[in-house]
Amino acid sequence: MKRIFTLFITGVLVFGLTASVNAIPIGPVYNSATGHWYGVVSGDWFTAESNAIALGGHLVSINDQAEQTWLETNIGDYIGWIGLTDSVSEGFFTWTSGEALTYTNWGSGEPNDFGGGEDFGAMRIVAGNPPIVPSSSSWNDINSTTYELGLAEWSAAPPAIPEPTTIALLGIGLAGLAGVAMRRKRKNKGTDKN
Ligand SMILES: [Ca+2]
Ligand SMILES: [Ca+2]
Repeated sequence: MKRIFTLFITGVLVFGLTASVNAIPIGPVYNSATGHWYGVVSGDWFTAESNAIALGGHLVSINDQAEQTWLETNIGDYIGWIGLTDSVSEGFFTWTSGEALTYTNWGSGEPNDFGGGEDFGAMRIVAGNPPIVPSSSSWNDINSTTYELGLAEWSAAPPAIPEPTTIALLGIGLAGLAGVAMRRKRKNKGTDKN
């Protein structure tokens, strides 16, 4: 029984660490102005949106200049997806969150639907330190497989993703439990008379 318990917690430890680290390479970080969490998920545009949904959110919807500026300040240098697409109706961009398009930050000459096949929103953040003002960070419409990272937004902390410090403490705690269980087993073997 103790052996099974030891194997179980070792499995949880290994699987848990792997799953968590792969889910959000950056973040989640909290924006007190919007009350939302932001982090980077992996994949082409469709996969990144699916990964964000799986964690309870969507690719980011940038609703105003304040949110854009906060991302430029807090995410750092970045190039990848935002939750914008006009794949349903060319030229009519919508957020995957369903929120209204109330603000845009397209780069010069964008969106240009270059080659007739650019239907997915991406953002480049040139963060600098402090951020460059006026910002050279901007949006572009591009092919859905161009990038492998997406910026996601959650209205609540993604529940499946422990903070990195929590993961480390959890790992130490579980490893300690496994050690105790193994020592007890060895001790019992030496003293059990039945
Ligand atoms: Ca937003
Ligand atoms: Ca473009």
